[in-house]
Amino acid sequence: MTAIGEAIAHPNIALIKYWGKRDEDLILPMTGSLSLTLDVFPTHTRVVPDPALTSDRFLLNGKEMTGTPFARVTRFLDIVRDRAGSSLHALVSSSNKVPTGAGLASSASGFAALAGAAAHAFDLPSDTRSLSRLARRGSGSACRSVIGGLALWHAGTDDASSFAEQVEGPDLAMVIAVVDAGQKSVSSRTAMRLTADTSPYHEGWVRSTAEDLTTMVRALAEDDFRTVGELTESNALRMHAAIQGCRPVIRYLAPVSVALFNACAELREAGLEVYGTADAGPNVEVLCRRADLETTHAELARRFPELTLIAAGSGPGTHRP
Ligand code: 2P0
Repeated sequence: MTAIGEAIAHPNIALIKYWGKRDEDLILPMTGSLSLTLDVFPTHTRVVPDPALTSDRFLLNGKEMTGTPFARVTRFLDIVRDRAGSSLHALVSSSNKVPTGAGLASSASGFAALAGAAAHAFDLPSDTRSLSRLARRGSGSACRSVIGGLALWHAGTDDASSFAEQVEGPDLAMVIAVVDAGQKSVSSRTAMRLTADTSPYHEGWVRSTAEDLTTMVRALAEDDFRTVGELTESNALRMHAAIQGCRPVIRYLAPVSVALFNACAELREAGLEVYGTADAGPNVEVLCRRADLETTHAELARRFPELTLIAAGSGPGTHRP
């Protein structure tokens, strides 16, 4: 049985990062990770199975997609068809307000919304755990965008045990400093593989991230914002250190990114508790308490008048419109 499926999902930013796979096909990570789903930049996706189609189609913001974006969507739908026992192709239409490929987690909201819409369209189980596992097959970080608020992705040991679930913690927020909204030079997927294959710091990264995750979960449960912030900033910089050990070299952080980390340190000195993090690109997200979001935004705007700054709070998990 099929129907028209629709879902909305938001991006997430990891406080403890996912960087490395132990199974590329199932997308099982080397370590667990933990993120905040945001309340900005939703992706809205519609999946319409159609017996008249001889292949899938993927429209992103009204534009017909080909190449890698199309291949990733159709490969994902193959998994859905296989589970549903269906051979129907589908029209996928997505509107995505995240600058695609700019290190603002467009694949996370994208595959979380696609998983929700496709599960609905092909009548697959749509409980949170099943959707998180399914979204993971499209893009690892997408399994966390299925969850609202703070999402802990259990690394797991197989397809059934690798999924995200919600954890409690302080009311957090972020200011996203858009250093560059263009397409990043090396995709996360390629760079993750290169880090595991060539960076001498990869092993240290995996070991220390597993420890950071345990400490982070405890700090969140204890409402210990300072430890949450310190771990967030340190874990991000350790990920970038591991990446910078790659050959050929990959370096995502730009001079302005570093200046933003410096500004976080200065603001902390001045009594405002803010901490930086950055994904696979030069943008920096500044973590703060929800109550400090307006002040943090204003302080950053004063120091970086040339940057686009987006204030974001905790957002919902994948849901129907
Ligand atoms: C994260 N990132 O934890 C880390 C930090 C980027 C830096 O998850 O290959 O697009 O599709 O599983 O999910 C980006 O990786 O990679 C990512 P795939 P994905 O958010």
